[in-house]
Amino acid sequence: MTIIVTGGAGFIGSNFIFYTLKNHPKYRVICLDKLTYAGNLSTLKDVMDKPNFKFVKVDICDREAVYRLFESEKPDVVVNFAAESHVDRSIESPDVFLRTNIIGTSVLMDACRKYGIERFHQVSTDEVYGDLPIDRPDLFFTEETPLHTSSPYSSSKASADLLALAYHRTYGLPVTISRCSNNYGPYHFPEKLIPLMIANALNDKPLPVYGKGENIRDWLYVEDHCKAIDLILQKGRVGEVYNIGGHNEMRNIDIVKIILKELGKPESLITFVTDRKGHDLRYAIDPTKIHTELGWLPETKFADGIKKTIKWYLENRSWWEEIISGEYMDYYDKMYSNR
Ligand code: NAD
Ligand code: TDX
Repeated sequence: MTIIVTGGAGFIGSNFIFYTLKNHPKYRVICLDKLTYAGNLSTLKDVMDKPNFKFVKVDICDREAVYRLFESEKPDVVVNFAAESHVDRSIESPDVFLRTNIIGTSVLMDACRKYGIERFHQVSTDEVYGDLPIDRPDLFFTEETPLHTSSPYSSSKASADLLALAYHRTYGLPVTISRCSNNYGPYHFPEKLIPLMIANALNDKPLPVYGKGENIRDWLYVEDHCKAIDLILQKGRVGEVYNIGGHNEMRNIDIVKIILKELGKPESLITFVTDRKGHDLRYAIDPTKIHTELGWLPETKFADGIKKTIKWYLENRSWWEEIISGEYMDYYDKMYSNR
């Protein structure tokens, strides 16, 4: 079994590679990644020398390079994590989101059609459903919830989902799609809420909370997401969408306070800043389908997962300090000064 993992030098893709190499030691795993600002080769250093692992630097939009790779490696399965993934960046510059998330996905699926494949799995997001009202805790996203996107990022992910379903229906490509809620855990890029707040708190910098901090996200420990994708690859039905989430809804402000408490830092570091444009209010996944069909349940409770995550950032300072010392500083100034 040869599996190509695209975007494997990023947050969830790298965790999926570690999960797969550990749980399926006979698989050959090939990581295809362009190494954008979000991709980091040092993340993969512990697996680089494994005989059944290989890294290739390729852009998923580069049709010739992708076809060459498929021709030489003959993958059985492709799991597509490669994407531009940050909502705030998509609000500043949508173009690259459309290119990578839509065109890139179609190039990969064309390669799958040309060279033959057992499965193409598209890693999608709950953001394709838009948002839910904060005062209706009885409402959840199911796989039947209409797509209704808010940001250029979520619109590009929804477009890729529609293309994947079209390739299944029109060409019979064996596609599955998963739509997961917000992940957290090791190797999360420090532009996203949880790692950004941990890094700023450790550096005694202000913690920029958008609006009033009342927006709600449904958090899942990254390893639980990886396990769900693995189950979908093993037992999921082709042509189907599976929602992934663990019923762990929390307000942003409460997450930030938990991080400060864990680190013994004062709440006076919290700074309320101008809200994100089009800011989605609440995400909440109904995971009934993946539970009843595939037996998936999350294993890590938030109280444990956030402790493990904070411990990881404390023990791996060089990983994130290197990131925030480079071009990230320009990004940070652009996004947060005068906000
Ligand atoms: P990330 O930004 O940490 O990593 C993205 C990776 O893709 C990086 O390694 C980057 O170098 C690579 N990449 C970007 N453009 C590429 C291109 N053109 N060609 C090849 N590689 C390219 O993202 P993440 O948070 O790990 O998210 C991975 C996937 O999961 C994305 O598709 C995202 O939409 C989805 N998702 C993320 C979350 C979350 O909470 N982070 C939740 C649900 C779904
Ligand atoms: O500085 C910040 N302050 C703040 O209040 C940042 C970066 C975020 N926030 C808020 C915005 C959101 O309500 O925190 C919440 C989480 O923000 P992000 O970490 O940017 O995640 P989100 O916008 O929810 O999107 C994430 O989950 C779905 C991922 O980045 C996506 O890739 C995934 O599809």
